[in-house]
Amino acid sequence: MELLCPWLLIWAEPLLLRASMSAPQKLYEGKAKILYPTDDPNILLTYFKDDATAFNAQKRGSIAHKGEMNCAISSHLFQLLETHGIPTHWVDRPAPNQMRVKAVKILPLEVVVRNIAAGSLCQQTGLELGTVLNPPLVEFYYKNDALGDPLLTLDRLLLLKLATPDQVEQLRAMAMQINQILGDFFVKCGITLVDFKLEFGFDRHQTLLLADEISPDTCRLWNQADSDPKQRVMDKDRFRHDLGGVEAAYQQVLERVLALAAQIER
Ligand code: ADP
Ligand code: AIR
Ligand code: ASP
Repeated sequence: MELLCPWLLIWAEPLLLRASMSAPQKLYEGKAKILYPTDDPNILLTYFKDDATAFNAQKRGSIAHKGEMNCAISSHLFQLLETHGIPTHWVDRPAPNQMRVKAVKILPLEVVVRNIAAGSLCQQTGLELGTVLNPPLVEFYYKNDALGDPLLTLDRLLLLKLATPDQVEQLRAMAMQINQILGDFFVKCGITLVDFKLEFGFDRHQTLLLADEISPDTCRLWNQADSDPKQRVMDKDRFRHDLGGVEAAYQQVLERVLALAAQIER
């Protein structure tokens, strides 16, 4: 800075300042979100992107306003879960596509709960699309992009020390509880919660928190008013399978979630 001549400094300083202020160092950039540090080491800022990927990022695209919609939907669902006693990483939503969260050490597991057979379950088992699963199926996948997030057996999960047996039971119990709360909520929105993926992590007190997001990117949601297998889809399957109307479907989920959340708050 000292080397710059004074007139150049007058011109350059605001630019330099703006550049350093508006572009904080990213901690991590994933397929759908960017994590930034905050002044508080225990809090992260999550920026939700409009980028969309599917099939382990083999398919890439963008969904207009997805960042804002997923951030809003996730925020409402995390708050709903908190009111039912589920500890989550949610702190607040300082901007439409930004969520502040408690920093956690993410367990390298994707916990998937299925109420109705769809997606990879049908592909891998031959179960017919739409088969009701009672009790719901809880599955663990290895959160590892390089390996394609493979389905784990309990023995493999323990072999890889991805969690302890007690933690597996705690995750299973929390996943089932979350399924009950979200399922009841979505029914009131006229939506069937077909399946969804959860991520968990430990905070600095070693408390297990529900983390990441809960949105049409991570859930299968079917419109109860529509029985047509393509028309009823209100989630990322519209993007995965080129069904069209992706943004409108997400918007519809957001509107219904907002309407019910407002009713509950009243
Ligand atoms: P991916 O990493 O699969 O591409 P994203 O683009 O959604 O997924 O990136 C968000 C990343 O942030 C994910 O890897 C997720 O596990 C991680 N994450 C979510 N919540 C938290 C949190 N509270 N603390 C630390 N990491 C988190
Ligand atoms: N999921 C799994 N990995 C990433 C995501 N988003 C979600 C899907 C679906 C559920 O987990 O969005 O709701 C089961 O996915 P699949 O592909 O195993 O059938
Ligand atoms: N989220 C994963 C991906 O982006 C899997 C999926 O949603 O299909 O590839």
